[in-house]
Amino acid sequence: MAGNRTLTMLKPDAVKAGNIGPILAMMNDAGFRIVAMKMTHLTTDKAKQFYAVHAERPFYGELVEFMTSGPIVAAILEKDNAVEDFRKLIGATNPADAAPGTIRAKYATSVGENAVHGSDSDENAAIEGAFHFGGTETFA
Ligand code: DAT
Ligand code: MG
Repeated sequence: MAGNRTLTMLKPDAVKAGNIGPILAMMNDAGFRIVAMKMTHLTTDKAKQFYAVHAERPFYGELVEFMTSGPIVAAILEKDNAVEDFRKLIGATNPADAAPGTIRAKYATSVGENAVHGSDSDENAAIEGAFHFGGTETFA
């Protein structure tokens, strides 16, 4: 059975552009419930760790630099079939390919600066949730 939690980050471009409110409203309207949330500024070490799976990719350095360029908002979201439904809501990695009405179609500016993160599996949702939040920071 599909899990019911996913981990999102509103990335530095979205925060800088003043889009926290409208993006959270889209998540809310799509039926996601916030069970944990914080504003934070990733250190280089933390950003490298979060994206370690991409360490060998040519864009890794650029990605780490971007993710540490300003504060982010991290949240754990709850909904049936959370991971898959949230990936649909955010749209493709490259906003040029993102379906109309998705968060990235509306708010991302490029493949690198694409406004939001969404976990890609239930396993990674759990790992990424624990990366950002301790047990006492999550509210079922
Ligand atoms: P997603 O965030 O849709 O899961 P991903 O896991 O493949 O995409 O990549 C993680 C992030 O890395 C992505 O949100 C933005 C950055 N990225 C991916 N492909 C890129 C590229 N070709 N050029 C620059 N940045 C890229
Ligand atoms: Mg990914």
